[in-house]
Amino acid sequence: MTMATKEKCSSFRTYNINELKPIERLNINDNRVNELINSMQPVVIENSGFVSSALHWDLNYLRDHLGSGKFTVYESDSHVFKYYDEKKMKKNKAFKPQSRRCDMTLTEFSEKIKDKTQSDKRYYLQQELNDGVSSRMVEDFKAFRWDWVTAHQKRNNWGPLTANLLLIGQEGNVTPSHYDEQENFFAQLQGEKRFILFPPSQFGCLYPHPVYHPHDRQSQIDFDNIDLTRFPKFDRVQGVEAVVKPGDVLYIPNYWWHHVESRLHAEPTISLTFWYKCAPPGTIEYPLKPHQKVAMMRNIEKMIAEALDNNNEVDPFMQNMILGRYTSSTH
Ligand SMILES: O=C(O)CCC(=O)C(=O)O
Repeated sequence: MTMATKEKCSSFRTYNINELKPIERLNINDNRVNELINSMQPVVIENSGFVSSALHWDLNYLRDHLGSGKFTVYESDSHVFKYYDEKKMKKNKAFKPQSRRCDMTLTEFSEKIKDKTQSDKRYYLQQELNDGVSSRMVEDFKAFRWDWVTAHQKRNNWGPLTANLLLIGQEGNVTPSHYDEQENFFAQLQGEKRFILFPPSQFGCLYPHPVYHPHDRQSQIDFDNIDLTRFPKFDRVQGVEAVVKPGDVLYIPNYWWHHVESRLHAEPTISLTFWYKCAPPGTIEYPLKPHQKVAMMRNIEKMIAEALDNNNEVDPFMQNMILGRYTSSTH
């Protein structure tokens, strides 16, 4: 395994990953932008002007205009903020997440991330934007280039916009590798983030937690401490990477794995996601595409877990179904 981390990423974390090629970075007027989005390939789009009216959303502005209530904030003892599904925790009492939700006002959040000497804990604000924001922010929001994004939505038959998540990250925070079942235009507003993406074809190398687990859709691999004995196929994983800057928009196709990190020793990062429901399956064409196979695996796994109604039974059930029958050593 070779060190793939390049010098340009020196102020991001260093990982021992086999192959990371650059994600294409294109001007909005380049015809290849449409080609890449249509074929569900990630691309960093420059000069889109998509969220120009929000590029001034710094911590001070947000404190004045986001509202005075409490926002969704996660606290972690490390730099890692691994998403967990609270509903799935009910059936898994032994599960202890590495980060926890501790909602607070934006003033409290700003204080926490400013004074790093107070504690070793780290904080990540992850708030869905709703109509509680000030009229100035609504004006900023209305001034986004909705014509541009709606053209992509229509052309690719995506469903409706489901959410805009506002992310305010402390320097060095990491969202570990996971995939979403939605299309995403990720707009960077302040600071820099590095993305490491893996296509759905790499599913086997990423070892996601079981679907019933609170960390469903998240990789089990800890990039800071890669255990190749448990996860040997990660040794051959092939991915792509990019650093996004204010004004850049990254298209993350559904079922693409993404690891996201804020630049170390830098100002907080501020980003806004635009999640769209995927296109409904049209006429099925063979061979199936990797993301369609992942969707099938998920649905079959979910069906089995629901039918058994006991998470402890899923593993032996699956083993019984495949061991000695579908394992390659028996062919
Ligand atoms: O920016 C981050 O830390 C996470 C973003 C993410 O996972 C997403 O947009 O789907």
